[in-house]
Amino acid sequence: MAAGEPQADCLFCKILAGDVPATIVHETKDVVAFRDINPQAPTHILVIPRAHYANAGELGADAPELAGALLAEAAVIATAEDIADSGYRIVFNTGAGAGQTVFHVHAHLLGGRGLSWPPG
Ligand code: IU
Repeated sequence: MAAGEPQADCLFCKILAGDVPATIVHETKDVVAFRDINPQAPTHILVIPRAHYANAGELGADAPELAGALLAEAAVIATAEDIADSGYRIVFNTGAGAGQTVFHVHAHLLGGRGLSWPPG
C-alpha cells in the first residue's frame, strides 16, 4: 500500500469519494471538512486530508506539509464558524485506546461551549 492512497474499506475515503453522505463545510485541494454526525459540542467538525493516513503520527511523519495545511484550515474554519474568539479545541484521537474509531486521520474541531480540562 502506497502512503496516502485511498483505502477501499475506509469510511472517510468513502465520504471523500461521495459514496457516503456528509455535510461538507469547507474544502481545499488537500483538505475536506464536514460536520460530525454525533456532535459533542455546538460546533463539531472533522477536518481530514484527502490523502489517506491512518492517524496523526503517520500524517506528521510522512506528510508534514499536509499536516500543517490541515491545521491551517482548521483555524480558517474556526473563524468562519465564529468559535475562534471564544476558544476552540482541536483533537486528534490517536489509537483505539485514545478513542480513535476511524483510521483515516481527522482533527475534531470543537467549540461553541465551555471546554473543560483535562479531557476524559
Ligand atoms: P474518532 O476520533 O475516530 O472516534 O472519530 C470518528 C468520528 O467520526 C466520530 O466522532 C463519529 O461521530 C464521526 N462519524 C461521522 O462524522 N460520520 C460517519 O459517517 C461516521 C462517524 I460512521
